[in-house]
Amino acid sequence: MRTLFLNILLTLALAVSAFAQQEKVNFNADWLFHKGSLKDAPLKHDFDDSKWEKVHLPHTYNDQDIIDDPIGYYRGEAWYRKKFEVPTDWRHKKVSLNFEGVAIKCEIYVNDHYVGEHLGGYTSFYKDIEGLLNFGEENQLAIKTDNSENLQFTAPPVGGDFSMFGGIHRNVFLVTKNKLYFDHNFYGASGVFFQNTGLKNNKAQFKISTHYRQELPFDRQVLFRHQILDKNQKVIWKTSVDKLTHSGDISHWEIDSKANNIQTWSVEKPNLYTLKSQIIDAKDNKVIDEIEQKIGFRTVSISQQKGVLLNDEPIKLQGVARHQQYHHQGSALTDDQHQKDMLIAKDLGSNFVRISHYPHSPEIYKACDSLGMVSWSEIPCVNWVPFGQPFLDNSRTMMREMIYQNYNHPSVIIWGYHNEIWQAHEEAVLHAKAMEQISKQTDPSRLTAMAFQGTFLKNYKGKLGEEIFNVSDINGFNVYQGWYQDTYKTIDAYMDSLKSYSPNKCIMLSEFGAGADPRIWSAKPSIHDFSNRYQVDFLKPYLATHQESPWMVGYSIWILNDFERDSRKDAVPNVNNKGLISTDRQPKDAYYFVQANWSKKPMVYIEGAPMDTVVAVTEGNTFTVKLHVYGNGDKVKLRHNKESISELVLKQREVEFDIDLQKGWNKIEAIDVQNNCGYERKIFLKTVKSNTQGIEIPTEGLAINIGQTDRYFKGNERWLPASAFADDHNFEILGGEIYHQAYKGNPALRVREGIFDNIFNSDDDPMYQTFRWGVEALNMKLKTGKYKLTFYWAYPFKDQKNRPLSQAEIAWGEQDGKVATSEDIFNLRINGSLEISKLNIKKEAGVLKALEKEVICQTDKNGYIGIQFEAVHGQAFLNGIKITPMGK
Ligand code: GCB
Repeated sequence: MRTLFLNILLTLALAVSAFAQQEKVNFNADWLFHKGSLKDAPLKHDFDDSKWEKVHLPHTYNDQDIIDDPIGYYRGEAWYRKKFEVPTDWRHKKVSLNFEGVAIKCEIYVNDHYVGEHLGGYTSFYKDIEGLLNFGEENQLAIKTDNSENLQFTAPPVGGDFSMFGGIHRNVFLVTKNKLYFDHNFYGASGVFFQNTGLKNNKAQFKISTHYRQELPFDRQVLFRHQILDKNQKVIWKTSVDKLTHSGDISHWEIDSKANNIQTWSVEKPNLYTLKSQIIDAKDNKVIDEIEQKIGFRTVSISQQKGVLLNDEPIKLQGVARHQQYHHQGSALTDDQHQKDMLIAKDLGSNFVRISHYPHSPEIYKACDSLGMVSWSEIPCVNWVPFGQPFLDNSRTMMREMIYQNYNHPSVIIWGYHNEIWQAHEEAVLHAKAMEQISKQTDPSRLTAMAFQGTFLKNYKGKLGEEIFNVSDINGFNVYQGWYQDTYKTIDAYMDSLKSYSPNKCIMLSEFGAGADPRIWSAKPSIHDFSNRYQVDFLKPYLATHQESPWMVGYSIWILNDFERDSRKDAVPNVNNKGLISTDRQPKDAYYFVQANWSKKPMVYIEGAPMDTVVAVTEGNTFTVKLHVYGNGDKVKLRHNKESISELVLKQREVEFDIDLQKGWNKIEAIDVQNNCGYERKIFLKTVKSNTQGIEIPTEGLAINIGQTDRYFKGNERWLPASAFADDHNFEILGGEIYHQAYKGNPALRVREGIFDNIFNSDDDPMYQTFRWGVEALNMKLKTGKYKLTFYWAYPFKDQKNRPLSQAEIAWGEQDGKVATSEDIFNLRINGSLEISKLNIKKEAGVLKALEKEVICQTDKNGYIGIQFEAVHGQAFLNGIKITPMGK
């Protein structure tokens, strides 16, 4: 251990002597972690932490419990400890810890002393620790984090469809400075704020505010110097101000200035400059403090007639929202992962990112600056504005922290402060006005926005409703017509109705999205089937709506990435599946469809790429499938196994075609000759022969999703829908029907096959969520021989009211009340012989829990296998079956 400390000491010492005025050392390595509450013990130097887990930051303690089966995740206290040494020559330095984000609340202790706390998991903060350090010796840092639910009523977020991860989920740095410095304790920001105040003919007007602290024991005459450098390090503007700084000063000063011949920052050309700020000792010219920050010259404005103007040019915002979440890592992403997300968004053709629903890592803002994407950054005030002063005060602080910390990023053009506050009640209106006031006072150079829930408009009626729609510059609407309700087909009229709520302000589609499980593909998509095709069909009319209306300032798709969210009942358990890319960043079809609509880079894509194998029940060696090509050219040429087959004209960036797949590998190419780009997709056609001899089951078996009509699902098995046998005389299912669950909100429209609940003990939820209720028999004619039949079940009804009654039950008069106590028990017979007696799945496995059973059986001499589901009480059902040949 000792050598480790010496190493750290050495590294720090070297780093600091190289840059005497200020140094920032990454402090992410070598932490110890304990989940749970502990009294003061962890503060004590000799506290035994030998059993604590070794962790590296960024870290969260909810990466696993969010995605496991049981509902809920740990919300409470946890501890982090780290030992470190600091050199003796730091005795006269300012030494601070800089945290980029600790969720959601924390207390910090150094060497048994309380340093301070921070509330809010998504903004940076500094804690000064020089007064508590043992110089040249070991120091003990202890941090208590807390993501308890009971914090909620005092600070945002109170609610929301995202996981409230706990932990030190962003970087930590140890920072040393001289004791006269740009004030990092002013809302945890840089202390130097650059504001664009005007721009004409490459002449920029701007304001710079400089905040500093003087903690030397004596007054000091200094020179404050600001310089703006272009990308070649040439100084294009500078200013210097003499000041006598007094011991104990916490002060600031401002200048307004101009620069000529500048290159503006824009989406097409994100020209960045460096603002270099120094505090220089007047006596010996030594630099006391120095910081460099990226800035850009650009203006932002808005009007109903022209929409959003960037540098006086109209810009239609088109982009995506993003959550700070990655596959099985919770919210603890590396800098690389943050940056990559923005590269993906840019590659999509986005010019806009909604940084939702809280400020993200600094890497996101930096990436938007350099890639040329404008952004909307918001505080996590979601769904509720609770009554009470603490919430209002804490929101004010968060708003100021967000604004000051991101002040200099040219990419940020909108400050947001509400997402889907359900009701325009007094507290909400007051809160909105307070946030608006802070935004405009702190930063008059940017726009403001709130996002409303489209379907809750009745809650915004009346005087308070009118008030709230007149607070910010943009009224965003989160719209899910065609997902949570109604249809996407009437989106144009719906948008007009939204505008009527906001007659004086521009509006934006601040969210719209449909879920797609990367594992599901369907040629006949329907609402809530989570197929990739439905997601594309849904997005199409949204992307096209009101393109010509200036008051509709833009489109923000919900969402770039699927994100893990405890107990979310989408197709992938505990995941909100509306992403254009999966949690591990694999693009879905919709990603390419949007790219075809937005990107200027020539592209072509053939949908369904993840489905590399098509299984077809057929007598012959071919099988016809319908595919779609997306592209941003006019036409595409298609080739199949190198042979040209057709030339197609794209309409709204898409065209459908039929292709006769041949048994084995098929190479399908789509080529945009004009734009010199193409795409190649390989599909393996696996044929399952079915003829007078019966069905020839492949050696690796055949898995059938009994409760599905048209959805191909690739989970642990490649599941064929039962409808794949629709024309096949060798396969028949008798009795009952495929179960459809109607949604209470709008039963007529929101109906899909199966239930919506999460299934425990399996990730193959889409198969287990669907079933045939009341099934009586499954008859198959196969090649004669021995087979293993694997049956898949999950008892579907948590609430017996959803359980359909059979004709017999209705006739017996077993109505609601009585049925609630009934059991569904059945015998399973194969070719007449009883294989499983009195199977009670609910009792054996529990409700919504996956259960698998195997039976080995022999066909009769004609190849016949007849499976009978014989109800003993209630009804029988079946989710899936796999048939595997076992020889003669
Ligand atoms: C919304 C919310 C967002 C959700 C989304 C959804 O309106 O603003 O936080 O994740 O809907 O997927 O339901």
